[in-house]
Amino acid sequence: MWTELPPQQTGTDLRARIFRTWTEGRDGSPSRPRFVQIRHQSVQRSNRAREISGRTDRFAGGARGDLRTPRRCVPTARFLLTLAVVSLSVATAAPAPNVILINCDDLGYGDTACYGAKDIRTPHLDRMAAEGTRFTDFSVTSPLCTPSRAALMTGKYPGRVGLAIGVLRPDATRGLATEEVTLAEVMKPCGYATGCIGKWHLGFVKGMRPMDQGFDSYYGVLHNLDKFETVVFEKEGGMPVLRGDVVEQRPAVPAEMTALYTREALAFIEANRARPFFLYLGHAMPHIPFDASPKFKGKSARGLYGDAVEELDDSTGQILEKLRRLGLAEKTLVVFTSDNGPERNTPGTAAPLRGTKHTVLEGGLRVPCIAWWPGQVPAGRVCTEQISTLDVLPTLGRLAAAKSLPAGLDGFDVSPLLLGEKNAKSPRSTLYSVYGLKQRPLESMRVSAWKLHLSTPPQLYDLTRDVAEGTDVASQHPDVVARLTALARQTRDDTHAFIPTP
Ligand SMILES: [Ca+2]
Repeated sequence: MWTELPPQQTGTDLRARIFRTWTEGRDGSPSRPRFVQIRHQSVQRSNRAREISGRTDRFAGGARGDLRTPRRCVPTARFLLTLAVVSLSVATAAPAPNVILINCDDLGYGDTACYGAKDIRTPHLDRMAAEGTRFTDFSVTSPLCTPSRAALMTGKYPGRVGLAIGVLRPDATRGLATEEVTLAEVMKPCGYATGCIGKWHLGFVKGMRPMDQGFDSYYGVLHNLDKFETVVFEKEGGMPVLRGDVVEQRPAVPAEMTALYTREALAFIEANRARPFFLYLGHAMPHIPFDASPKFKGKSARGLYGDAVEELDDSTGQILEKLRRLGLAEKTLVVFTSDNGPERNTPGTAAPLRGTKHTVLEGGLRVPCIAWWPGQVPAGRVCTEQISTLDVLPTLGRLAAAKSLPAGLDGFDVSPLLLGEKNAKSPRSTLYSVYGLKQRPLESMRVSAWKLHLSTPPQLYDLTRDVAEGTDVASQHPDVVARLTALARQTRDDTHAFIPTP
């Protein structure tokens, strides 16, 4: 099936509304200017200015008569100003749930038993899948932490928010612009308590941290724990674990992180048991340097990597058990996923897919996704429809009964699919991905079952028959190659995928 890009992906008007902001290096040196962020001109005034001059006349959202009156939605002027006028049309029948979004780091498609692993035990995730829905065609936009998380947190291709290329290291001054509307900023006006635990990787300077982006609370390590990032903190005593903006521990110890994050997640649930809540739990594991608590170390047939995954499984089990014990299971949607495929040269695997993180093969992009919400998300179902992290924000916005969503989204509301509505299909059929820059960027374009790699020569795969991308059929389908190439170039341009970064 050939489909046109949805209107929001054409982006011509968007391009006219964004510009680059340049600044000197953070140390004040007269170094070359740095690209720091893309701002929407319409919202570039400061937060303070926005509060002072805040009027709701720029907001016309949610006025359609067919909108359900949100049970929890009490928008503030500040959020009204940052939300645009994309009204939601049809309400779902499901009550607005609590939401827990668990995002593992570099967990491969084939690293859990319910996705085929034979040497890693994941009984809690297997039970979660048996009690919920397991998605087999859920993809991130980018095989790398920062751009993948930017798409998840905004519902936009990462290029639209200036984060298509590269990872933000701790000395980065660029990041997700304050004015971008995040998942937390969609949920918070709907009456949700919003908590962020774990890795952020979307900006570290003031205005870009989780509590600047709609989260009421933050606990965790903003960064990776690998040597590329810990080296920045060597003179300060090591990588900090933050509570809010306050350092609570130095250095962060990889083996402790899953247990710490689980403890905090359980405490967040307990503290907010009597009110709607949205928890984003960004695990540090099993990103390098993967490690595990003593209780799990040496237990998995996959070695230490498997130990780390088995601890993630146990963590998820503790969270689900907490919800059951508090009587919140039927009121809470839990989603378990990963930000990209497994790291190269680790025991992580994307089997039966080919490729890893840092590639735009399916192994880099397609990740596990399990949704659990007893009584609402069908139990024991395997869903093969194509969806993406881009679709998370509009879907959660719908479930939370948000009156409006940010303008310019690349995602779709897939709540009918999630909730198992009869004959529900995914509105998504396309996905553009890019990794790298300069001489050899990797780009791919997905349209339904066709997957094109914009290599030289181009490679084309039919994922229906060949999910492992093993048999190049480009020479047999030159028309398909031409059409996907044109669509990829259009999407690249419209989403500013090649904006260079320092
Ligand atoms: Ca990652």
